[in-house]
Amino acid sequence: MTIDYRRGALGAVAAALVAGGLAVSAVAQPMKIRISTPAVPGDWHAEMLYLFEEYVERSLPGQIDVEIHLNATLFKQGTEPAAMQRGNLDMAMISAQDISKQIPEWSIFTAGYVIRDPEHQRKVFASDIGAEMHQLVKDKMGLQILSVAYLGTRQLNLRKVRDVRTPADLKGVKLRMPGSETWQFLGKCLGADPTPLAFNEVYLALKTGTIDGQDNPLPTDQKAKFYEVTEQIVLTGHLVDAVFLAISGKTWEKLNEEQREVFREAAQVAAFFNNNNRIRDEAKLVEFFKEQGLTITEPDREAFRKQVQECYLNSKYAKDWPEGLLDRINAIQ
Ligand code: KDO
Repeated sequence: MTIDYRRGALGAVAAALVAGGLAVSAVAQPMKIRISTPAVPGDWHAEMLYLFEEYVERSLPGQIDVEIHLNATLFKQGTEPAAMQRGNLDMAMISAQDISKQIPEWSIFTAGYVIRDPEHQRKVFASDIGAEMHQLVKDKMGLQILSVAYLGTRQLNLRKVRDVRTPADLKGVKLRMPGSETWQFLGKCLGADPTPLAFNEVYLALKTGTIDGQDNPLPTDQKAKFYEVTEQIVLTGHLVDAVFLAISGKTWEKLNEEQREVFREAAQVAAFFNNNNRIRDEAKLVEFFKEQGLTITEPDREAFRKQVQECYLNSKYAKDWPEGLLDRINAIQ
């Protein structure tokens, strides 16, 4: 009879692991980080999450397992902040509109024609303003913003061609806006008849004609294939939009300092990648849409700017903006 010492030794190790129970398995298991977003595959703020994942997992081998859920399959659009606050979700890309539901000061970033362009956006959030506004999110919502990603400049996208020069030309247009009050208000300020709908239902609504149009940045119009079911893009450029890559405070507390540093770096790298690709695409997509047969028109942007800015300044939202903040934002060159 031969004795298999190797098997015996392994058996003893396995028995020790089982006896060690939870402590052993907790050390062995990487920490799962679940990210939820309504973004569609291929859109740059979806792609940047894979870069984030790769950076984190390579820098912290065996420690972290990032799991990305696109198309709002894990949490519905707009429900992510509450899910992170409850500790049910680790990370998401949240909007200023989401944040302003809990921190009214943040509605300044939901207002049309405040941020001028992507470079202005970058400088605003890299300044003291960004630090102060991020601190508010940490203090009041318990969420940590890791990076700011340029979502793009929002343009109108209509199902049927229409002569749109000024906001008055949008009267009666059933314009889909995302489902929260600040988004609906933007649609109203543009002169349209806003209606709420989740992002992932927009394609079908355009196809079937339950809405007359929607607004999104050009790269999203391309990646979500809205050009297949619309005829026109009106270059209003009404909102230079951002999404904020955020992590639940509950998850953040579980990370050690080294891991936190890696998460911060990874988020910056990911946002940089998104911003470069998006800005490049925005410059060339008008040609793409023309090739797809869409009519691209330039409205009287000054008329839109004037109406939208007045609309916000006279609104309840502006009353919540911190004293002097609009001037500070405008002063950043
Ligand atoms: C949208 O619903 O139109 C919007 O662009 C709003 C953004 O804040 C963001 O949620 C985005 O959708 C999704 O990430 C899908 O691109």
